[in-house]
Amino acid sequence: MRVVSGIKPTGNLHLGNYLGAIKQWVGMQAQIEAAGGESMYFIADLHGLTEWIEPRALHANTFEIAAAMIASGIDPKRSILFNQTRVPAHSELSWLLNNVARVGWLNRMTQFKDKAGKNREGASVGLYDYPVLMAADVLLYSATHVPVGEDQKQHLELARDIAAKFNQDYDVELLVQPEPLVSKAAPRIMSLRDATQKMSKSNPSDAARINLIDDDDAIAQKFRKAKTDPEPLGEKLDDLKDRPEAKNLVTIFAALADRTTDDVVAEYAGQGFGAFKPALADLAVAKLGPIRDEMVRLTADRPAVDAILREGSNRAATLAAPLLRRVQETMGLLV
Ligand code: AQP
Repeated sequence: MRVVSGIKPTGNLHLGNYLGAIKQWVGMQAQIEAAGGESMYFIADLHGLTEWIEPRALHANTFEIAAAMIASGIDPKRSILFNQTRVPAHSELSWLLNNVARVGWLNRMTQFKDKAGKNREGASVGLYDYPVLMAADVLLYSATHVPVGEDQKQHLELARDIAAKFNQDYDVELLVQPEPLVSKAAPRIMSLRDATQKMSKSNPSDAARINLIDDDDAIAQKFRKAKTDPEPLGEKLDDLKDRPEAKNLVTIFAALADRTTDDVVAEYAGQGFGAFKPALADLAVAKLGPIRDEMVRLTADRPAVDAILREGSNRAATLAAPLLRRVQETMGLLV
């Protein structure tokens, strides 16, 4: 079992990244270790370039995200933690796979359509090619499982298609088709201001997300101001199917508390958000406060974080080299 996943350093990590990705990664570490497998988590700084970002912000975010991952429980002794740029094999394999992926496949990617919006001609080639780099990220290590949020499932499907086409075109069994692992507890955390949109780093409204770096007051205030409706919670989760804001807050509560959504709805049945929101804020402060405090401590110790990333990058580069060499040989590049 080899588990590989990454996060773009495009801004502050938020509750969606934590519940949809990092919390699941942390929970799996011991199990993967016990199975003799490997967990590899990286900061996808090359993916961070696909939309304009100030170099200083990219640099600072990379450290902040590494700190957030460690503070959340990613243990550099159990998992390989690294940043993508320091392992050039990601870019090298990505170029090779560009010649396997089809334009028609990339044209179907909904994330490109969402991010490029109406200005497709003005989007970067990198944004369009993002899924091929993501395929390289996981195929490079023969990942068996890739924990992703629901929004990334289509990209992983593409990685599987690229692997299958490569193997078929060259008549080899070289690239492993990875399985997606979608968090059951929190497949998709939505914006606190508009539950039709996912919580994301790039939303211009800071009130739409809980950042892992937010202080206790900010967390409480954002939940207090989160958009909801005047109705009380019903008896079952099903009663919330047409109330996306209410459903989102219940999902967050359940994921933070490691409880089922049905259990949470049952506890608060008949109560309005005047009671539910403060309980949610208290829970979030209790769970996220210690992570934030540790994150602040680590962010101030850049040399220590840098040493962890360097060490992880060296280990990742060692694991990547044989597969890249075999792909190059298979394609006729190393003769
Ligand atoms: N709202 C979310 N709910 C559940 N999971 C989420 N993830 C992101 N947002 C949510 C998961 O977090 C991991 C890392 O994501 P990413 O940073 O690489 O890219 P993203 O999905 O594009 O995240 P953002 O926050 O929306 O960034 P921007 O705004 O820059 O595009 C992934 O596993 C993702 O599914």
